[in-house]
Amino acid sequence: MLADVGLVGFPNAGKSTLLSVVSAAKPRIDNYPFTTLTPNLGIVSYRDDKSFVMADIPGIIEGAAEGKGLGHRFLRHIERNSVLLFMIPADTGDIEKEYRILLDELRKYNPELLDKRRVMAISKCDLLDEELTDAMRPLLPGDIPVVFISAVSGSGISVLKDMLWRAINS
Ligand SMILES: Nc1nc2c(ncn2[C@@H]2O[C@H](COP(=O)(O)OP(=O)(O)OP(=O)(O)O)[C@@H](O)[C@H]2O)c(=O)[nH]1
Ligand SMILES: [Mg+2]
Repeated sequence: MLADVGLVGFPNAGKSTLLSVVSAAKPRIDNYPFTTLTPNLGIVSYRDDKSFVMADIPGIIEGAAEGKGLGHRFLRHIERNSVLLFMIPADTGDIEKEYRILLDELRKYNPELLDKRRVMAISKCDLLDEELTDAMRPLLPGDIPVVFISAVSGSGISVLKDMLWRAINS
């Protein structure tokens, strides 16, 4: 196993940034795709004396299962996590569609990946005002617990940790 929680998302979704705010890890962060080329691990403290391990995995794109991007090299890291945290940025036009693309790539690579427990974080929610976030809620996928987070403002991070802890221990 690589980690308790593996971060799954398109490049630039904010995966490394999340790892850097919930752990002591110092992954490279930048505003271009494929900044992360190998997984980074961090230990996330939870409540008083608990912790879990989070893995920041390189971004995947449509076609990854056929080798696009750095396809297989990245997808194989996803197998080695017990819970998958899907990260989709709040300014993504169609969140449901992006989620389906990610699920499809996982399924094409190894259908057993879909048996893993999943949580979704809508990242960069500081980019939206409250009205927009509320308008988005009914459009979110119904088959996965979802939380809005911002690594910049810290919003939603403690709720996310609760959700991950529950998923790891269920
Ligand atoms: N506004 C805002 N920007 C963010 C947030 N989180 C990350 N970013 C920005 O988004 C860009 C990409 O962040 P990364 O953490 O490098 O993204 P990544 O998912 O690790 O990208 P890859 O390694 O390429 O897969 C950077 O410019 C970050 O500063 C957030 O919560 N709010
Ligand atoms: Mg990264």
